[in-house]
Amino acid sequence: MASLFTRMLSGHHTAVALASLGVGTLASGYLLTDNGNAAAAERRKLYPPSADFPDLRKHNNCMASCLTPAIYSKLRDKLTPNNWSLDQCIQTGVDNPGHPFIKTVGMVAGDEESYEVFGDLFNPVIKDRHNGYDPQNMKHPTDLDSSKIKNGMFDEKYVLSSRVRTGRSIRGLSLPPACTRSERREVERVAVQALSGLKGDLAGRYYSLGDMTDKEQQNLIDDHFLFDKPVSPLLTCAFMARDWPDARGIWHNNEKTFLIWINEEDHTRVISMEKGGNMKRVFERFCRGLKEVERLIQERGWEFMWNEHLGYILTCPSNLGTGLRAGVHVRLPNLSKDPRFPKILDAMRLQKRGTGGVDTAATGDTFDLSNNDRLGKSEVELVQCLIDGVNYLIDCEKKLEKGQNIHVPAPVSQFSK
Ligand SMILES: *[C@@H]1O[C@H](CO)[C@@H](O)[C@H](O)[C@H]1NC(C)=O
Ligand SMILES: CC(=O)N[C@H]1CO[C@H](CO)[C@@H](O)[C@@H]1O
Repeated sequence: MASLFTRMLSGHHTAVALASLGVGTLASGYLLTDNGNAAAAERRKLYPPSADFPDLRKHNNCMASCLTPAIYSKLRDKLTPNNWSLDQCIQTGVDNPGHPFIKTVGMVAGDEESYEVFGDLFNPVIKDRHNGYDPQNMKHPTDLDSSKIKNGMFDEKYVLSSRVRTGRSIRGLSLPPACTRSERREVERVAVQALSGLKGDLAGRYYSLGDMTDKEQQNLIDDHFLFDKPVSPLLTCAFMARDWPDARGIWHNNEKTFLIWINEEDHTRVISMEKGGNMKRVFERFCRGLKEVERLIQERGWEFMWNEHLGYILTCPSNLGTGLRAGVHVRLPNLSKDPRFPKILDAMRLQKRGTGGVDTAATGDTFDLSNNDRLGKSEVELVQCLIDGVNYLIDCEKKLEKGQNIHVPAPVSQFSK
């Protein structure tokens, strides 16, 4: 993998970005990240790595499956340029053994360089989580040309709403597990300044979580836009709820169809959504908005974290690549009672959730279906995969309504050819 470091240190954008931070911000950033971690690293060296190896015997997560004593020895005393350590990356996976049937990832990145400095662990974890994607030898494609999408208008008798989201991180600033208060506020400042440049149907405003009125808060809750202080130990053990709600907030356009979360699990989460089944239009707005946000950020001397092997760099390895989750709420009363339903979902590489969010069970006959993969296929390919899959499922539902037979299709291939 090309050295991220060298690029970070010599890159034109980084130089501009650092200059635009101003001396004051930089100084406080160093003070906050510096001593704690560097001192802890010194203290760790008093014992051999074997004495520090975590007890992972009861664990079911990708980190625990991949971390060997040899890898731990090699990486324990390394630090990223922000002084972030391997132990900080894996703490969430050590503290949360996971569920026997649900394999979590078990580690997060503290900064862009974590993926390189701790690559001996991140690479196998990425390979495990992304079903064989090899970050050292494979290249991740990006394609945000929404005109390529076909059959993107769903039958609205079945599809109730459509949504596409991703995340983007700002190069040169630590990620939410590791950022200092000043870095987090800098992310908010850079993002909100850029967003204020959005025009036309994308124009909107920012609501800071700390400053909003009760009425604004209620409106955002009613629209299901608000994100809460993380309570899941997967997130709190990754240090992501620190200083809540400082520098967190939600930006949305006036039509409430383009939405950006700031400083939740990632620097930014970008969401395009609307009621009904027009996925093509949702994806068109997503691509246009995302490119416009990127242009506005670059205009100010910043850029998104990205490289050709990992695609867009995000906090959790599970979101690397596109970070893209395209989903619909869809009613399938007949098909969902059919034993072939889960097999069809698998073959079409779709994931099923309840309509209440990540951890909710499916209720009744309405499901939140989305693309299963993030890395190794482009945005266009993943959205097309979701569209083809959902259209196939609707077709099955219609056949069952008429008492006709359905079958499980041949599996869709996971990576671009
Ligand atoms: C990392 O720690 C070292 C040693 O204490 C220190 O010299 C350096 O400035 C720190 N770097 C950052 C980015 O905090
Ligand atoms: C064949 C079959 O199961 N048909 C059902 C499909 O779903 C509708 C709505 O729930 C039912 O009325 C049908 O009986």
